[in-house]
Amino acid sequence: VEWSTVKEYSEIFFERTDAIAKITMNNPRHHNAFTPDMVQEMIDAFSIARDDASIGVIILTGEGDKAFSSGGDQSVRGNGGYVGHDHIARLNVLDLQHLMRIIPKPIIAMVKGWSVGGGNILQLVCDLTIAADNAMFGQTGPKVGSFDAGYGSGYLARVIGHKRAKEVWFLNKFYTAKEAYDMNWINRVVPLAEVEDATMEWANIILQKSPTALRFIKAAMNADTDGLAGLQQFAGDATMLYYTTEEGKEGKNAFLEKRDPDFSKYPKFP
Ligand code: 1HA
Repeated sequence: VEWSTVKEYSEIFFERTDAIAKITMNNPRHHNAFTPDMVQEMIDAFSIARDDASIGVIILTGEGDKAFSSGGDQSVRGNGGYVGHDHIARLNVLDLQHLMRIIPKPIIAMVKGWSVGGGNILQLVCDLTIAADNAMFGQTGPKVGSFDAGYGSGYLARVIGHKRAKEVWFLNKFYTAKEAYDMNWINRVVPLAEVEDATMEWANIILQKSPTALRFIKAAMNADTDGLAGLQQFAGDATMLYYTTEEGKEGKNAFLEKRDPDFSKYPKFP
């Protein structure tokens, strides 16, 4: 695959090939642990991929074969959060998780090696996960003095079930890709050498599907799991479609033309 750089960053790579974007966490010396600066770069790259109408699928991965991500960089953990160049302690990965949920395009995690802590939550928040057979999954929070009680717990319980999610969080064991697959935690396990081909294969299948249908399916599942915030997103998609109709435009045009709107000709569907 020929990848071309979309934008240069210091802690991630952001590339694309045709309609597929790829964001790569790049701190392999520390198993792609993320700092607030790396998270900010990911927020920027995901936002660009979201706005670019020619991008249909986004892949999130980690540099090298040893790790997807080991979570928050414990060496920059300060008082109340992780500290970047602005010296402000933040938990800005939560903003990234939310952004990944509301981006109306499928996001695929391509996991090689460790998927641990906050890194595993990023994998979880992706819509689909394809893992290499060397992948290992787990949460360490209670061992290292942290916890993700948001998507990391409630959404994990939705995905793998409450008993298994409690096991993951209470025991802090690591699970092989095969075990994670058997727990419904991930979608597919392939040999390490084939993981990029397998991910591209799925991305290309998705690209043949209706983008609006995909958008509504993702938003509908968020509406079910994210309460009013999820419903807001689903409703926004409905508004987007309504704005493209003549009926919707009649209301705006009447206002701008200082006349009463005439909706009489629009069908009242059953
Ligand atoms: O919980 C949250 C949040 C909750 C709410 C809101 C926001 C949150 C944001 C983040 C997080 C978290 O992510 S908390 C969980 C943080 N992560 C961890 O506890 C995992 C720490 N790492 C490990 O347990 C192990 O490294 C490993 C099982 C993934 C791999 O073990 P292995 O193969 O033995 O490698 P290891 O030698 O441990 O790691 C290689 C190098 O990378 C080491 O550095 P070196 O001794 O060579 O100088 C190691 O210290 C470093 N490293 C690995 N993970 C991290 C790390 N350095 C900083 N932060 C890391 N997360």
